[in-house]
Amino acid sequence: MPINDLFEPLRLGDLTLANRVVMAPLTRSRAQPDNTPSELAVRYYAQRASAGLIISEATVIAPEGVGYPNVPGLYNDTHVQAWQLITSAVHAAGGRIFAQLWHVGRISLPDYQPGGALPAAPSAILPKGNAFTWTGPKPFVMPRALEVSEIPNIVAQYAAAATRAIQAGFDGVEIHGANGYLIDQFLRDGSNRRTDAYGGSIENRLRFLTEVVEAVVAAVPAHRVGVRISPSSPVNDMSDSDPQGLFDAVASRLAGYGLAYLHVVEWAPTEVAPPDFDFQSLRRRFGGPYIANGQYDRKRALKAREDDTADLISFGRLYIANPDLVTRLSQDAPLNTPDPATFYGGDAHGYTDYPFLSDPH
Ligand code: 8OZ
Repeated sequence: MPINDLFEPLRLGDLTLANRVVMAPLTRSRAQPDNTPSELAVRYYAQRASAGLIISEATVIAPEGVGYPNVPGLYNDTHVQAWQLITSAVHAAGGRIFAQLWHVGRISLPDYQPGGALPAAPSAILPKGNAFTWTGPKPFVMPRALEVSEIPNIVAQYAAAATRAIQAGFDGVEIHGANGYLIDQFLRDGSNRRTDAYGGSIENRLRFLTEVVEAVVAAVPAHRVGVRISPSSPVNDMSDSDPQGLFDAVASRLAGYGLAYLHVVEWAPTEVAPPDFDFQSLRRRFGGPYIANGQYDRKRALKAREDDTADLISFGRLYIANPDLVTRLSQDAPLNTPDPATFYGGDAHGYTDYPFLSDPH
């Protein structure tokens, strides 16, 4: 059996990553109310710099893209300055970091929108479920359908945020096309009933993502741009009549740009049930580096490399609790247990105080 290369360096476009372990994007809701990242985030990300690549928590491209409290943004110079401290600290510690670019679409509330406006989405379809607020769950509202004439401005906001990300010292950007947010809302027909050029056929539903990708790769070199998708995930009340056909088309479309990677949330109903979706079909069609995500542990990550079903593996919950996850995985050392009570909001507790293996104990 060949030596497993999970912990070996990897070329990603023109970047050399120290290993194939990726810190997944993780919303932690500790930014300022004006979407400026917190000072604590400098330490938090620097602690995790031994990951081959860090992907930042989802970061809004515009005030209208907000759907959760205390999330960071990249839509003004104050945000850029605050992120610069974070990216410098990660680079000083030898790490690489991409910014995840986010717009929630209908997964919002008037409470989060400028002027208390209705959230906007591809179609006026009410998602089942509740928005997250500091005062508890609050039912989603019926969004308004975007006018075609509004779409170019949102596409431009993605590109402007990508430009700001590079100004802020990020090594690249990840376009958040997953988990039922705006781009995903355009892709899947459970949330897109448009009858114009942005709805109906798969080709039409791919249009918004395609325009975003083209605007972003015009602002940032394509090999510094990744895309995240979650083809099988029902999270945020998502559904589609033909997930495999749709996301096969997404992967084929994305193959044409020379992107840094495709990041796939391989959602399955339970850890043991085989997913009702062929993720390898996406990987073959895309042809470039594939990051697999979804309840991976050490054993499954090593196996993914042995079987060559993914190029990199991203870890979410494990990265919350284990800043030195690479060391722990490579040594098969015990892992700290993440504490859900401190996932969102609060202070350094549950954020920057998870112990390293090397800490005295
Ligand atoms: C959990 C809580 C808040 C946001 C995602 C950005 O699902 C998120 C998110 C997850 O991609």
